[in-house]
Order: sequence, then structure tokens, then C-alpha cells
Amino acid sequence: MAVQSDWHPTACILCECNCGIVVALQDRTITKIRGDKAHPASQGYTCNKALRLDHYQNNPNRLTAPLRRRDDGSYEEIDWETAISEIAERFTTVRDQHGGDKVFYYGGGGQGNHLGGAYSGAFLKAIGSRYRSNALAQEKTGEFWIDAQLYGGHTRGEFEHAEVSVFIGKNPWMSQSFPRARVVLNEIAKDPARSMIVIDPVRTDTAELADFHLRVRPGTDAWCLAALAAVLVQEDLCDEEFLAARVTGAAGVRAVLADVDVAAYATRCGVDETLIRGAARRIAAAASVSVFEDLGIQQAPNSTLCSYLNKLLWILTGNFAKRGTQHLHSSFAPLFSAGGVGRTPVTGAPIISGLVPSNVVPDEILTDHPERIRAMIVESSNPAHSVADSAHVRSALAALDLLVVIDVAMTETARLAHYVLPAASQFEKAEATFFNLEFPHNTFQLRRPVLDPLPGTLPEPEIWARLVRALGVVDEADLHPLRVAARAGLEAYTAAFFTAVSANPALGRILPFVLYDTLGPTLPAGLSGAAALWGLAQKTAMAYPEAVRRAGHADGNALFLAILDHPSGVTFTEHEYVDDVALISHADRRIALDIPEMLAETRALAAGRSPLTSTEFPLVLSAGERRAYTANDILRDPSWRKRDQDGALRISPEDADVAGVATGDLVRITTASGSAVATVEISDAMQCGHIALPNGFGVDHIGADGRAVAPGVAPNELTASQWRDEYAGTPWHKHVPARLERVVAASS
Ligand SMILES: Nc1nc2c(c(=O)[nH]1)N[C@H]1C(S)=C(S)[C@@H](COP(=O)(O)OP(=O)(O)OC[C@H]3O[C@@H](n4cnc5c(=O)[nH]c(N)nc54)[C@H](O)[C@@H]3O)O[C@H]1N2
Ligand SMILES: Nc1nc2c(c(=O)[nH]1)N[C@H]1C(S)=C(S)[C@@H](COP(=O)(O)OP(=O)(O)OC[C@H]3O[C@@H](n4cnc5c(=O)[nH]c(N)nc54)[C@H](O)[C@@H]3O)O[C@H]1N2
Ligand code: SF4
Ligand SMILES: [Mo]
Repeated sequence: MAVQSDWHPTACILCECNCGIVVALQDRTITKIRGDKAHPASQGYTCNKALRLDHYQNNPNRLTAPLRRRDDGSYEEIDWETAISEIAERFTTVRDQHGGDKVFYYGGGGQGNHLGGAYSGAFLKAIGSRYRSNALAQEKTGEFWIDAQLYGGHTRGEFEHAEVSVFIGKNPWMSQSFPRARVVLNEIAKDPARSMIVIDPVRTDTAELADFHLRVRPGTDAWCLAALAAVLVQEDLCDEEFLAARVTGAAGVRAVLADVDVAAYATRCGVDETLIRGAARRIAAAASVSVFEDLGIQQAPNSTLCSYLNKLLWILTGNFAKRGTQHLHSSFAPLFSAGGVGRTPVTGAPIISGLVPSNVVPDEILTDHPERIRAMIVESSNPAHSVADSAHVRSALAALDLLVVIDVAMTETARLAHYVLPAASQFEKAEATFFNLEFPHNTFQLRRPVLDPLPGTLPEPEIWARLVRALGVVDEADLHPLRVAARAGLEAYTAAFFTAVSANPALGRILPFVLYDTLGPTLPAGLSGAAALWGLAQKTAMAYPEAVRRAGHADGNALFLAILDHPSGVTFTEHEYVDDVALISHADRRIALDIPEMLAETRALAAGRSPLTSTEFPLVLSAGERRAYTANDILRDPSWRKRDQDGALRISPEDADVAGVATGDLVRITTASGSAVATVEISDAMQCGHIALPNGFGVDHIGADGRAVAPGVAPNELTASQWRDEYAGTPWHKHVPARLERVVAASS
């Protein structure tokens, strides 16, 4: 058995932090994993999950050949040439019969892989596809809509240096999401000069460390956040200098907040008024405040309003463009397009940042409407499991004329596809993510492959290139000068590239393909997939010339070379705090606070809202909590978990009494959409009336013995497509009315 003793730098792919790791291999097994101290963001940090990555790499459910569905629903293996030519032909038929805009694209990258999706655009544009979606459209689009109007960018807190850190519906101890999260949380908790404010109905591990735990009743954050902002206005705690210099529209906001009855709103959200006032005063008194909003409000009622209200907290107090505050960071590649709001062709749902809400995708298919979606490509996503109302999603996907899935494993979605294309794993190809969200230092890592592709699989850049070639849209004569230039070096390539693209706009439409096909072959072994990064490096250097130079890169080519040369990652921008102001995209470089719809919504809070629960469904189920052993749908083999094997339903002692259940018992959970059986875990972290199931469970796995298992509850068997935010269409997964019935008591 070959033993390779050296350590290979790569990254963890289980959450958006993508901590740098070094791995040791024995044959094709990842035998040892450590944090990579040379990684510029994570600096050696990992959480408990990184050690389990071999369960992703070596999984009996890995795909090893393209599959084609037979009429009886079973699959046959076919070779790549057949798969590519048939798929290209069938998409062409859909385009010719119904128009290329009926070809929908879902996914494009998960927690660890965005490089493959970066190549999809060439094929999609060539076929005429227009509409797309991914998981961001079931969490972040409400926030994006608010961000676009406030300052036209995405903000991140600098928790490492913040005097006060605020976490709203966010449990970073478990879900991480910023560099070295547990280290930073512990530092804050230990330092008497710093404070943590947590808004969460659950006493989470993060809330345990907090100075202020605002334990709202589920779904009432809008009142809590409005009350906090109102205290800032009513007690004269705003940063007047900042508002005068950097903000427009503050007067309208102040007028609305002046009318808020703080005591009544405190009652409404179930938080003590003095605690709310204390938290607001702490925010106002701090030299620096950073805020993180996440799924607890983004997937709950009033989600877009809550995104707006929480941003008022740091804007009214001037926590921007200073150390330890909120920042408009640079980006290496856009995670989403900055475009305005459009509407979907069938249901007229809002398209924010170019993304159709995940929840409406089934209804864009299951209709006689002439504009309906006819065909779909799913890349690196498992919507049949991760999108609301799985039964509805399954019927919709089954109704398509053509469904093609690109994945590493046989997923719930792949099982509905006409063709399944097996991708090389994230350790078998050049890979990267565009979760580059930090400020003042922003980092990017091009991961080198640590293994050859599993036989039968291909990296996505190659899959997309073959599909583009099969469409017959490329003229070799156009590419020839670029191939010659690439062999002469980056300077020659740069000149040839700009000449070719300005002379021939058709090349611009298939840009990622052009880069892959001409520059790719000249890159170091295994890195042809990095070709698109050359284009992104040029754009980055043009967008932030000073910050890129400060980070040590003279221009786009220098940045690209640094990326190729530093397998543990590079810092690509180094900003000064004042740069935040220049990153506001409004012409006057001011934050535009006045969003009329949101002010009207804030005013309407005074009238209260009737609860979404009922006598039939008296409990609020949060369907999809992040825990120590959950990682979306990335790890399908349940043996990766050291604890919580069944993904227990967490329930308060009071509710357990009512249901007559004890820890370890089975309960039936019923919602308007479905029903499932879960194992109970009584936890005094839960408040009465609130129950929680973890995410990432209920995915099936065929073990080495050929037996299929799917422990736990698939959360979206219980959620509903219509249950969503009216502005962004984001789902209310955290707030599903439910009831419980005892099934069988645990044997003692
Ligand atoms: N371990 C682990 N980490 C992950 C992931 C994973 O699968 N596992 N997934 C990654 C992904 S894709 C994402 S998007 C992030 C998500 O990260 P988080 O948003 O932190 O994750 P959740 O646990 O889903 O939800 C956060 C909190 O919302 C609270 N909550 C529920 N209802 C309400 C409410 O009405 N109001 C408020 N204020 N809070 C409420 C829950 O109690 C929970 O503590 O995590 C990332 N990190
Ligand atoms: N009820 C409920 N539903 C939820 C949530 C919730 O909290 N509750 N959370 C939502 C959130 S925040 C998110 S982010 C989504 C996530 O849901 P999805 O968008 O479905 O993403 P992942 O679960 O990350 O699944 C990624 C897929 O990529 C595949 N994959 C892994 N590596 C590669 C690769 O290199 N190439 C290719 N082609 N495929 C690869 C995996 O096998 C897996 O099938 O779920 C959402 N759904
Ligand atoms: S799961 Fe996230 S925080 Fe944990 S090691 Fe992986 S990337 Fe880092
Ligand atoms: Mo997510």
C-alpha cells in the first residue's frame, strides 16, 4: 500500500468558512487532517467537522459513470461522448421548440465549490437560458434586496475587533460563518470590556456566552428589533455626526421609530423591556459594533423587514468605516448578480439578485402556462431535499421534459434526472469558493487537487466545455490567436484577449469557455480549471486597484500568479477603513435609509399580527437547525456523526409533559404539508411552544452491505412552498406550525 507521508494544503468544504486544512493520504483515503496555519483567514483553525471529510471523499454512493434513465426508471451507464452529445441535442430541441429561456439552472456551487459553476455561463448563454436559482434564494435574497437599496453592496461585521457583537437568529458556535468563530466568541466572552448580544428563542451555545440574551418568542423579531432601534431614537443615542455626513433619509426613519411603544413591543416579543433598553444602550455606548443576521430571521416571518430593522441598529449608531464595525467588503467574484428586481414568467414572483425564489420553482413548472420551465440543469445542489415541500418539488422535477444533474453522489434530485453526470470531488480538481467576504483583509484560496479524479468522473469545467463544444457555437479560428498568445505568456495573452473580445462580441458570451480552452492548457498540471480566475483577477485589480496593490499585487496578472503560487490562499485586498465609503455604490456615497415599503411595514407592526399557529397546529417547528453534526446535504453517510445519530427533535420540558414523551421516545410531527416520526430530546434550551429539528437529515445512503438507510427527518417533508416572505419569497423554515403525537415509548 502506497503511503504518501506529505501534507497537502486544501480546505474544508462543509461550511462557507472553508477553513484551510492540510491532509495526509494513504492511497485514496484521507487519513489525517489538520488546520492549515498558512491559510490567511483561518490560520490553523478548524471545528469538529473537518476531521470527518473522508466521509465525503470516499462514499459508496459516489457516481463513477454518466447515467441515463431508462423508460422503467432504472439507470444505465453510458460513456461521456454519448452523454454529452445526447444532452446537448436534447437541450437544443427544448430551445428550438419552446425557447432557450425555458432551460432553468439550479445550484452552481455549495459550501465549498464555486469554480465549476463559474463555467456554466458559457453553455447557458449559448442555449439562451435566462432564469436561475440556488440556495441563496431561500435565505439571503431578502437581505440582498435591503442591501441593494441601502448601499448597493454586501456587508460583513468585523467580530474579531468589535467591542459589541450582535447575533440575530444566528448561532455561530455551531454554524460558524466567520473566520475562527469559536476562538473569537471565547475571546469576547472572556473580555469584560466587550459584550455579546444574542437574539434567539433558543438558549444556544452562543446565547450561553452572551451578556444580553434577548430570548424572543419565535417569529417576533420584528417587534424586538423595532423596539431596539426605537430606543436609539427616543433616548437620543444616534450618531448625529455620522447621520449628517453619511446617510440620507434618516428623518423619515426617525419619525416612524419615535412612535414605537417600546414597552408594548417588548411584551409582544416576550423580552423584558429593561433588557431591550440595556442592549440598545450598550450598542450606542460602544466604540464599535458588528452585527450578523442569519436564518433565525431570514427564514422566519417578516424576514425582509427584520433584515432592514437590524441594519438600522448599526447605521443609526454610525458603526461603519471604522475598526470592529460593519463593512462593505471587496469581492473576488460576485456570488450573485447586482441586477434589479424582475419577475418570474409564471407566478410573477420577485427575482432578486438574478435569483428566482427556490420556493416558487415548482409552480414555474407545474402549470399549463406557455412560459413554464421545460428543462433544468442542477449542479451541486439537492433541491428535491433542500427546497420547501419535497413532495411538490419531486412532482415538479418529474414533470420536466429534461432534467440533468451534475453531482458527486446519487442524490434525491439525481434520482429524478434523465441524465446524471458524475463530477470529480472537491479534492480531485482545482476548486475555490467566492465566499470572500472579509474586510479590511480579504482572502482567496485556489485549492489544488490532492487526488486524481475518480475514474469515470470529470471536473465541472471540463463537463461544461464539452457541452459548449457539442453545441457547435465555437469557431476554432477565433480561438487560435489566443492559444498562441497563451503559450507566449500572460502579458501576450492579456493583449491578445482584449483584442479578440473587443473585435468579436460572440466570444464575450462564452468567456469562461474561451479562458478554459485557450489559457487552461498552459496552466500547471491539474489547474486548467483555474483559467476563469485569470479573468476574475483582472476584474478585481480594476475594481480595487489600491487595495490589491496594498495586498502586494501590482496588477491582475500579478494577482493571478500569486493565486497559482499560494496553495494555502492569498490576501487579495487590503483596505483602509475609509474605503468603506467609496464602496457605497450610490453616486452620493451615502447610505439611503428611507425604504418606503419597509417604513410602512414598521408602522404596521403597531397593529400586531395574529399568530401563525392554531389549535390544530399549536407549536412552532424550526425545521433545519445547525448542530455539531450537520453539514447541509454534503455528507450522506450517517456514520460521519459521533452524536445525535437520529437528529433528535428538541422540545421543552413543558411541551414534553403535554405530549407525554420522554427523551428517546418517538413522536409523530404533523404539519399542513406532511408528517414524520422523530426521536425526542428534552432540552431546557427550548422555550415552551417551540420545537426544533436539525438540517441535513433524512438523506438516503446505501451502505457497503447494499442496504439503504436514511436516519432522521428530511425537514422539507414538513415545509410548504407558499409559506414564504412576501418581498423576497424566502421560506419560513424556522416557523412551521406543527403538532405532536406520541408514537412508542422507549423501552426502559
Ligand atoms: N454545523 C453546521 N454549520 C453550518 C451549516 C450546517 O449544515 N451545519 N450550514 C451552513 C449554512 S448553509 C448556513 S446558511 C448557516 C446558517 O447558520 P445559522 O443561521 O446560525 O443556523 P440555524 O441553526 O439554522 O439558525 C440560527 C438560529 O436561529 C434560531 N431561530 C429559530 N427561530 C427563530 C426566530 O424566530 N427568531 C430568531 N431570532 N432566531 C430564531 C435558532 O434557534 C438558531 O439558533 O450555517 C452554516 N454552517
Ligand atoms: N427546511 C430547511 N431547508 C433548508 C434549510 C433549512 O434550514 N431548513 N437550509 C437552506 C440552506 S441555508 C441551504 S444553503 C440549502 C443547501 O441545500 P443545497 O443547495 O441542496 O446544497 P447542499 O446541501 O450543500 O448540497 C450540495 C450538493 O452538492 C453535491 N456536491 C458536493 N461536492 C460537489 C462537487 O464537487 N461537484 C458537484 N457537482 N456536486 C457536489 C453534494 O453531493 C450535494 O448533493 O438548504 C436549504 N434548505
Ligand atoms: S465546517 Fe466550517 S468552520 Fe468547521 S472546519 Fe469546516 S469550514 Fe471550518
Ligand atoms: Mo445556507
